[in-house]
Amino acid sequence: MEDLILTGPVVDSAMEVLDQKFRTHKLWEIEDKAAFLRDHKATRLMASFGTLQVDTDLMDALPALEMISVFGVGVDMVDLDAAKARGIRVTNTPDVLNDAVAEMTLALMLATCRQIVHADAFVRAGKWSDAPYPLTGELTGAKVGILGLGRIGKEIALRCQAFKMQVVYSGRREQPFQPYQYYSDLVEMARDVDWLIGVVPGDTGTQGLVSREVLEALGPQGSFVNVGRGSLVDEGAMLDLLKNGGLGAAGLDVFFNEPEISPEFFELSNVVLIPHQASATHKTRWAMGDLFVRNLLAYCSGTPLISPVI
Ligand code: NAP
Ligand code: 8YV
Repeated sequence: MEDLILTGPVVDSAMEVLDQKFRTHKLWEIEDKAAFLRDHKATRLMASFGTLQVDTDLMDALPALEMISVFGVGVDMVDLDAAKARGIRVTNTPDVLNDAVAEMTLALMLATCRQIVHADAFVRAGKWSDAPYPLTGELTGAKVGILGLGRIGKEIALRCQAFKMQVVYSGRREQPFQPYQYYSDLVEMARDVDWLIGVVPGDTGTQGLVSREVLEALGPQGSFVNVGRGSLVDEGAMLDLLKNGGLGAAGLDVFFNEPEISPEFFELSNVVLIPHQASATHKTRWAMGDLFVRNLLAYCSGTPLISPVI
């Protein structure tokens, strides 16, 4: 059996297959990692999940590494330049999670706009008989700007249309066959919309893209929803603006320093916070696990990778 190093716990259905096919090593559970890596220098295969960075140090410690299968579509935990320079192949799990992530985006929008969490607490606290719950906003008729009209962004757009919202988008380039208005300037789009959705990858090109200026343009009546990565927003500016009323509200699945997020979030009543759950359904995690395993097996059998990144 061949060695496989895992950087984090994957879904049970995938783990069962991996345990049958490989000699699996759970790196996050190993106390003396340096000694373990010294003893397993010849390992060719790695599975990446969770918060452990697959960086140059880890790649240097595993000079025989040939393939990294990422459990997730975002590959920000892997230093792709370093992998490319070493000829390491990297795969991810695109498409199978589009629906679940789009669904969670709408759930965050609804929860934020219709104040579902506060209203639930209001009923549980027995306050309903004292006074009616205050009126809230509504998604119908509002304008939503999607930053990153990719695989997931397009599914979000469809669902927003079903809610009778007007959809526009921003990205590095216009997509001529998409029916939505394109903005090359993110500040301009933020000024024009009621909702800004962040669903771009967490790479160097997107770091802080949703800047203070963008959030200020979105303004006191605007709401920001982030299902991309915490790094794409200036989190300090977002917290400031949410506190002082410069930004209306936020629905957040991803954060700058997960899972130890800034405690400042807990003081805010105009945010809905989810612990990076957008793809975390039984059905979708099974499908991600299946694709993630099939990529590893394809590499081992010398057949083409199913969803290669590099
Ligand atoms: P995708 O199909 O590659 O779409 C990414 C979009 O981002 C593209 O439309 C791209 O458009 C745009 N983009 C990329 N770099 C950009 C930049 N520097 N500036 C502006 N726009 C940029 O990816 P996807 O499958 O939809 O996934 C998107 C991301 O969602 C993932 O990378 C991951 O970080 C996140 N995600 C989160 C969860 C979760 O659980 N919260 C789950 C899945 C995915 P252009 O190329 O035209 O610029
Ligand atoms: C996963 C995600 O929860 O696919 C992604 O990019 O963010 C989520 O589906 C994440 O990859 C966990 O590693």
